[in-house]
Amino acid sequence: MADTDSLLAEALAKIAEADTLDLLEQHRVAFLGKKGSISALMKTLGGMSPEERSEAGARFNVLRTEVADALAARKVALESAALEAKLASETLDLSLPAPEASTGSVHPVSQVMDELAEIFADMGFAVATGPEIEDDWHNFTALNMPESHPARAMHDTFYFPDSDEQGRSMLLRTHTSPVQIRSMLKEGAPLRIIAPGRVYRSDSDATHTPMFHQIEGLVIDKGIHLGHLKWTLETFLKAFFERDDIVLRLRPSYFPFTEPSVEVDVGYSMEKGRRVVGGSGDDEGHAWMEVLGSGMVNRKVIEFGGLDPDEWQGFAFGTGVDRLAMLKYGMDDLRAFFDGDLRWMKHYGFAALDVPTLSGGVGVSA
Ligand code: 2U9
Repeated sequence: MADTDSLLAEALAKIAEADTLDLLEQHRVAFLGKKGSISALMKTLGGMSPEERSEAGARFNVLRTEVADALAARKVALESAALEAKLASETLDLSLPAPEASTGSVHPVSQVMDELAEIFADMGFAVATGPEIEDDWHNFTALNMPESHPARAMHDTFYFPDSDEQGRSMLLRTHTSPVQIRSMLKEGAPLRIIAPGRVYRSDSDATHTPMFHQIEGLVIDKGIHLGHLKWTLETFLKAFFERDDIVLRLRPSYFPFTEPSVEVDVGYSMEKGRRVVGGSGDDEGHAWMEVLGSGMVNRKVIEFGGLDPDEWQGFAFGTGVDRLAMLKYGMDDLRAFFDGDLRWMKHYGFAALDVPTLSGGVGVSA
């Protein structure tokens, strides 16, 4: 009797203090394994008398069962404690603020192009696109720029080595005007389009990059005059800069593709105190900044567009999208627009969901 009692007490004590599954397994082997102490007891039954064997056998079975039950119970306890510990380490406190999700952002050029498209769509303009690799007829000749025009020179224009099948020089377009020539030839009149896109010029410095973004507009209809031009530009610029105190100053200028030609400055009253990058003050307290060029479409260009200038008239304008972005959103170096520096994008980029709408204010107040 003593042998089984002491063995049971020893086994229960060791099982109770086993704090790992490995240790518990070692105890299982030590007590119940083939060479275990309880198995050794079982082997003594063979040398007993029948009476002794039935009494001892029953006792040994009770001992084995109690030790096996204690091992099983301890195993469950250790496994559930391990699960609890694992769950505790993996808890997610849902009340904590969401971690800053890294998101992309919309480039200011894309933002401004969307704003401009929204503004002009509201005035009935369609967006026209065309090839960036152009021939010199659509890029220069059709815009009334004769063979001798300086803009055709290599120091301003990127040319491809080979001509096209009609012997025309191929180049990277220097403005989006060829898109408008193509629209006139394809769709005829009346026409109200804006042509945004990439343009290429050979010069580059702090305010010029070999590739930049331009948007041009063209209206062709009957009886179009400078008043239409001025109203359209004023409406566009008020909506874009989100200010009603915008005034325009039209200065006489010259472009081969427009006659008369004007350069347009945007003025606003200085007392409002909000300075705009690139502005300059005058003695009536107005700050002026040149934002675009414009004019009535030259008769020859209307003819190159396949239309009769005695029947159809029009006006056009052109401006740099990057420059508009700088004026509105305050960047001071054009080259940074094309570096792809994520710190610049993080500072000047826009949230993808900030879709510009006229009702909501086309820009995004910083
Ligand atoms: C057609 C007829 C006329 C487009 C025009 C300007 C004036 C102009 C510059 C502004 C800054 C180019 O981005 S910039 O460097 N553009 O000043 N552009 S009128 O006139 C056209 C276009 C197409 C068929």
